[in-house]
Amino acid sequence: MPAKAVCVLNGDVSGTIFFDQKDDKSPVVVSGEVNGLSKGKHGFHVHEFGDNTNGCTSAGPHFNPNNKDHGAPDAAIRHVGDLGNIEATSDGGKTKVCIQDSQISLSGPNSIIGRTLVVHGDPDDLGVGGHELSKTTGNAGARIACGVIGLAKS
Ligand SMILES: [Cu+2]
Ligand SMILES: [Zn+2]
Repeated sequence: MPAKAVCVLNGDVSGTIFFDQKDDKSPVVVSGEVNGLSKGKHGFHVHEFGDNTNGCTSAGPHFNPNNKDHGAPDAAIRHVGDLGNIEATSDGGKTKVCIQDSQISLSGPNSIIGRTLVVHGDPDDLGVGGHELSKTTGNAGARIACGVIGLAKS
């Protein structure tokens, strides 16, 4: 069964991100656009809870059902929610997002439905920055926008 999900990002920047999965064994294609980012890399993660009652803070930590350390999307050791960075090539413009990921899913134990997508102010160091936060958050700084990931019409 193909599945589709969508997330509307709101905060200091805005955007819309789509998630498409052909079947539960296929990677999830993450695509869309974020508007208004400052030039450079910005951490991009799925956080555990779909709770935005106190803004992006209530989304909790990175979605990490297997209790691993934070890492790069292509690393063996990573949180399921670790999608790495998105990169704005200039200040304030549109940033296209195009990611394929094999750990997140739209069903089963790694399902991201009902969780929160977060965009950060700083780059995610992918776990290797040597900062005390590298192994938990990638030291990606403030949560500048977020939105709950919901099912879309497939
Ligand atoms: Cu994050
Ligand atoms: Zn992480």
